[in-house]
Amino acid sequence: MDTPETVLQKIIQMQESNGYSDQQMADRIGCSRPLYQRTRTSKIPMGGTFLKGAMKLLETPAMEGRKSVASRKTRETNINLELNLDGTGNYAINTGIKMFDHLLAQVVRHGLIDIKLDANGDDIHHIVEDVAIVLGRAFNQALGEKRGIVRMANVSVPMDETLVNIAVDISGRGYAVLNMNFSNNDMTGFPADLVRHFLETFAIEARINLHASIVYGTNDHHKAEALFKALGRALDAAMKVDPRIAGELPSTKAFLES
Ligand SMILES: [Mn+2]
Repeated sequence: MDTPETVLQKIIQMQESNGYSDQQMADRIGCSRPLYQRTRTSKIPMGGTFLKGAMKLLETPAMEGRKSVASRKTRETNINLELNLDGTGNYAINTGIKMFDHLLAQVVRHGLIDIKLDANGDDIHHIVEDVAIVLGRAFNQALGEKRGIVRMANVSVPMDETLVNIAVDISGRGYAVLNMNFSNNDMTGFPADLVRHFLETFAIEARINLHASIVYGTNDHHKAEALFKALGRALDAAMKVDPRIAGELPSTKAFLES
């Protein structure tokens, strides 16, 4: 029978070798993040709930799904998110902005991600930007150490008269190059520049390299929708685990920022 000290050592080892965040470990153990952190750093003795959860976790070392839970509350917005990168495209999205819900649903459906998202706030710009922050961070967190992933992908998605291209590299470095012209003609009040702002913020927070271009097109709704579909498709392809390199880091440096 392990002593609480040994259990803690094994838990810390599990966190390090999988690249899990404190929040991810807390979720797995079934306690709060502050409690996890204080226990991990031995600021408080290990409680019964922690010990029980930790021992259960150590007994089932099988690879779990790539999931993440996130909440963010500021004076401007309040966001709650549950994310499963290995989903089937199920979603419950409510940001209070119909067009934004519609666009996010494209990423989820075409990226085969499961999402529960509730967001509200004082202003459309704040909601879109903060959802991008929370979603980006949750994406990066759920990917963990990124072992075995394909890492790079590019897709081309048409929608009627519009064509868009997206290339992504899940590199651990956030960078966006966005080449997109909108005409401000058809987004039912959704500012076209928030499409650009969302993609840029998401790329930086998710620590991915994202290049997105509207190759041509006329209708802004088509352009935006094609971009979000392409983002879903590109992320799905890039985060896919290739069994030939399962467990390995897809980098000649044998290291990726997480
Ligand atoms: Mn902003």
